[in-house]
Amino acid sequence: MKILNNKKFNLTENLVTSEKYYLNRRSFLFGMIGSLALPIDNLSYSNDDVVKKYNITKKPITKYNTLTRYNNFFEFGTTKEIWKAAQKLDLNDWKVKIKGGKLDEKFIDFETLNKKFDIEERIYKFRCVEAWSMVVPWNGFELSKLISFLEPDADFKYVAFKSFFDPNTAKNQKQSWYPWPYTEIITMEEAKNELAFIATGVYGKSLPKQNGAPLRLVLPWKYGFKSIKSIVEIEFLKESKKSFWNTIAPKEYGFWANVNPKVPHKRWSQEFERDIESNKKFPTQIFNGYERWVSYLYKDINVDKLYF
Ligand SMILES: Nc1nc2c(c(=O)[nH]1)N[C@H]1C(S)=C(S)[C@@H](COP(=O)(O)O)O[C@H]1N2
Ligand SMILES: [Mo]
Repeated sequence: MKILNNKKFNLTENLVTSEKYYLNRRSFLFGMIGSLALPIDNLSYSNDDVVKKYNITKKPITKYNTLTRYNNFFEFGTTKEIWKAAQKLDLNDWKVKIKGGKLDEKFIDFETLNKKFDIEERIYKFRCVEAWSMVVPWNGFELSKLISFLEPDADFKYVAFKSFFDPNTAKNQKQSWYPWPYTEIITMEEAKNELAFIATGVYGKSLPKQNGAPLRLVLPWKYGFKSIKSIVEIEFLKESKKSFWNTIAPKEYGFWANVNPKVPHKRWSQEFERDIESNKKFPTQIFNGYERWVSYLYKDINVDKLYF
């Protein structure tokens, strides 16, 4: 399969190298990042000063074995070690139901969908609301291409996504106090932004089950919980509705969920993030470093409200 690498979206701060290249240069990189990243714990500079002065946002691409062994997939459990449990997920005959648009109430099977669009590589930073982060070489296609294909009418304002519901496969779904299935929702404008991505793979391989196979959303400027995995339904809506996390803890998981170092989570600061590869701390960047692509979406929103 030919995969196009769209370098336009690669942040210069990321070290955009293949895993092989990265491994060859590993000792050099670790030496550099280690010495530069260490002092930030005790600094009182603003994020921007730290970034400039120490140029410490250079983050290596996270290794395949790291990003497939440290996951959040609450259907399979609440620890980061759910990758084995997630192998129960049955990908055969996977279908996505469409609500609204030209294909309203129709099912599209994943194989058909996957052949429809050219596959691109997008190397994106990924920031969980829990303050860990990584850099992932996703494969997939732009969400905007899928939306054009689905032809929603102009009066739809939101796009909602739903994950599978199968308590026999995913044990944690037997716990009925969670509002299963996992759902997320974004505005149509956000969905059409060129960064919004449907991932169907990583490192040129099909998406591992624990990372949300066969298809998941990736919104690199928002906290990771918006990037819903293992999608079975896409619904166009005129009005907003509550999502999974927003129902559980509305004061902690807002609708926008844009990465913002200045708005702390109710229980911890968002000023820094921990890279899961190196365990080093890095300053959090507004919109996770993607400000130049997405700030127009929020020009009327006060900076303190970007998260909520
Ligand atoms: N269906 C579903 N999607 C989900 C989650 C989940 O528990 N279930 N966790 C979210 C959270 S909190 C994060 S940080 C990312 C983690 O993606 P990764 O495991 O591929 O790193 O998936 C998001 N999508
Ligand atoms: Mo997360």
